[in-house]
Amino acid sequence: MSRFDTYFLMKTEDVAEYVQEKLSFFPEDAKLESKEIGDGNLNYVFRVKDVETGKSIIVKQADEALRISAEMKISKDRGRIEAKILGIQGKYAPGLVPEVYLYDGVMCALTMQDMVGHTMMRTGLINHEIYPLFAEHISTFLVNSLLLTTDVVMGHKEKKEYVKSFINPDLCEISEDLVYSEPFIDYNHRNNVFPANKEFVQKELYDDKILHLEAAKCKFDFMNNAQALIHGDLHTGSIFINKEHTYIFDPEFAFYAPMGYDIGNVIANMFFAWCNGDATMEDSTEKEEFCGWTLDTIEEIVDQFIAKFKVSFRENVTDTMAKTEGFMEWYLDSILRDTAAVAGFESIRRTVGMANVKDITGISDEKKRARAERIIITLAKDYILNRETSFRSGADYRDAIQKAIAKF
Ligand code: SR1
Ligand code: MG
Repeated sequence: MSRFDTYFLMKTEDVAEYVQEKLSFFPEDAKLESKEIGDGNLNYVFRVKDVETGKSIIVKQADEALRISAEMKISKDRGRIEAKILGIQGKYAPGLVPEVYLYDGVMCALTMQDMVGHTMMRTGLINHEIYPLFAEHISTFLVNSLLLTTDVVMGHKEKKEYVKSFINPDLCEISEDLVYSEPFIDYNHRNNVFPANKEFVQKELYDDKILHLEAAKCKFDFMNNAQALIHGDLHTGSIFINKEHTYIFDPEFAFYAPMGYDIGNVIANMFFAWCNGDATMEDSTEKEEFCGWTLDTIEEIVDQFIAKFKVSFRENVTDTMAKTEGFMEWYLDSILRDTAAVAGFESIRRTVGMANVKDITGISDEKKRARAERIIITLAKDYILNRETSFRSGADYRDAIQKAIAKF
């Protein structure tokens, strides 16, 4: 019998004992220190460290109540989903996800590699760090983790088994509400609208019925198109990075959905970094370098995704009908359409919705923050409303961004 045989929410002082009981990662007599280091919206994240050797490990535990709001309760099964997808992504995109050591379904705790020497990407970006290899790494991750889990490549029965085991209703509901619904109709009264932009948001989001219709169409596509095994929450807080290497982690929102969801999330979050740099950097040379890099990166992500996708598709396609001439182009076109739409939804929901991003909320000058948000919302609407006809290359994104910036 062990006290970890029944679920309870661990406190910092419980976690070292937990790790020693469950794994032989540290020597038995190691002097361990634990710290809660989580800053996400959902879980508790602990680092356990051997004081003498510096060796460390991460334990992530789920509670039913969310950190962002005690009233929101969701299934603790999300750790199982996260552990399983990290295994799959580790196979298809080796070296780009952390290693999982244990998933414990009783304690709902995931024990995994500490990504030492890497910084959470959002924090790095807010400090205006440049990561020159990011576009290269993330485009490889996106193509491999997404295309290789589709029916184009996978055996259809195996893929359906995956669809089954990644049914993730509680976390999907969060995205259905927070990404695809509440930013347009604030029926749960939990949007955070920056007061200086109240009227702008009313007119551009709440009163725009054409936009609502497009959001509704995309919401039902998100819910019903089981295209690929997506990460489901690929913002810059789900990435640990340094100048040479990238880790993508935290895929607890995973399920089968349009792959544009992940790609669009990355694009939107890179633009938040541009907004922060543009509004807060004082040295004009440094600003030009950082902001220029964010835009180059958006362009490169799109173009490298397209190029790598085509190579991988030709190499890996197994479905007879998917080999038909013209199919790849049609399929890729639909992915790029979805990517643009999601870049728009993620942009809007992080600006006016319940879960915001520090890149924008950290802009202390009121006028500059209001301007940044207006640029984001204007650009996002362009992404959503023109997704069928534009946004088929990195240059299309750069042009749209420059057009939105020039308006304010
Ligand atoms: C209620 S959870 C809010 C957000 O945090 C996560 O990172 C997801 O993006 C979710 O939508
Ligand atoms: Mg997360």
